[in-house]
Amino acid sequence: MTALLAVLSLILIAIIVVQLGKVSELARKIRGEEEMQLMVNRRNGALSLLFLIVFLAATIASGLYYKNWFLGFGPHASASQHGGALDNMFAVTLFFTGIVFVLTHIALFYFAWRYQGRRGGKAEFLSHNNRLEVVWTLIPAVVMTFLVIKGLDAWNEVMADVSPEEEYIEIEATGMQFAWLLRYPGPDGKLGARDYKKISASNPLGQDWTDTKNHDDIHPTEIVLPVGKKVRVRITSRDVLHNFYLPHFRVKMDAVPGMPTYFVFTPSKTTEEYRQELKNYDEYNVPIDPDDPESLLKWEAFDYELACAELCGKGHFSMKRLVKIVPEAEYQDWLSKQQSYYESTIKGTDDDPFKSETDAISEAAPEEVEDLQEEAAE
Ligand SMILES: [Cu+2]
Repeated sequence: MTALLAVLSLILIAIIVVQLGKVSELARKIRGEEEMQLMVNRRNGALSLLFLIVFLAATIASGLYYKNWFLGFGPHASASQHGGALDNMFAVTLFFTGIVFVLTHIALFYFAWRYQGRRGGKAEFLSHNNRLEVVWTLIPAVVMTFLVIKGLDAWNEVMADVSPEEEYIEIEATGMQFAWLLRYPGPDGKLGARDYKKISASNPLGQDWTDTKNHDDIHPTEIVLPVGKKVRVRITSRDVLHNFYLPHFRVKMDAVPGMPTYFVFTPSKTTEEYRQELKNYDEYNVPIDPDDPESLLKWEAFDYELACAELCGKGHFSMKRLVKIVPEAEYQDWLSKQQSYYESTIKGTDDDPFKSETDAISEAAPEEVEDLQEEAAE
């Protein structure tokens, strides 16, 4: 039935199109070809002008409506020390491209109306104009130079690596389909060596267990960091491209198999402080989502998160990890409660290169064991 109706509608639409064509052909004959063309020009010119007004009004209205959704505004303040510089870059770029956007659209649609074909109208032939060339080359060149230099400046500042004498925490994030494997250095403050050939079911990162720096390394399921302390993240991937993305901290870096990358940032607000900011925003301004009755409660459930920002396969969405920024004391407390992966999973198993050593220490009298083994053989 639906198919029949669809076919009938298509036939009717086709008939209407054909009939309309015939009508305009007749009208053209009655009024004359040129008069008809001028009428079409006037109509299209007026429509261009109308479109320009509606389009610019809608652009400005949507900009005002979404003003609190922009980076760095309202509930979208950055929570890291370098984040403000990036938000500022975004705002400055938007300002300049916004001016160009408005001016070029005014020119495009206003000219379509202003210079429409008229009776006796004559186009001016303009082969070359030096002043015009200078204006439209120089202005974009100056603006682009300013944006590029400012961008490069921000890039160099954000991507500056830590100096060896500086105090910082180094953690590691390895992307895999579909999870982030996180590693903390443990009490020695040093991450142990890795070798991809050593990756197995019990050794997801390919840690070299003969390297004792690995023995206190922790594999937490969430990122916990102290506020106000510099963090260097080593970023790698075990299989395909992933992207280490901490949106609230303006941290985003590709995880590339075989090519280690890094990102250095300093969290500037604890999770609790960010929640309080959201609460204030909700109380004194518009709710975050006016249509959501639970919007006013949302700030309590807020958490920072780590996401994968590179579409890496069908489980891409599940790469979310919780990020908690806490005061220093709370961080130390959390750290002291973590057990190293070696202690919990590797020690004493066949994977442990120090197995015989641990056995010798734990077992009181090895001679007795030998005797027992001989007895068993008999
Ligand atoms: Cu991914």
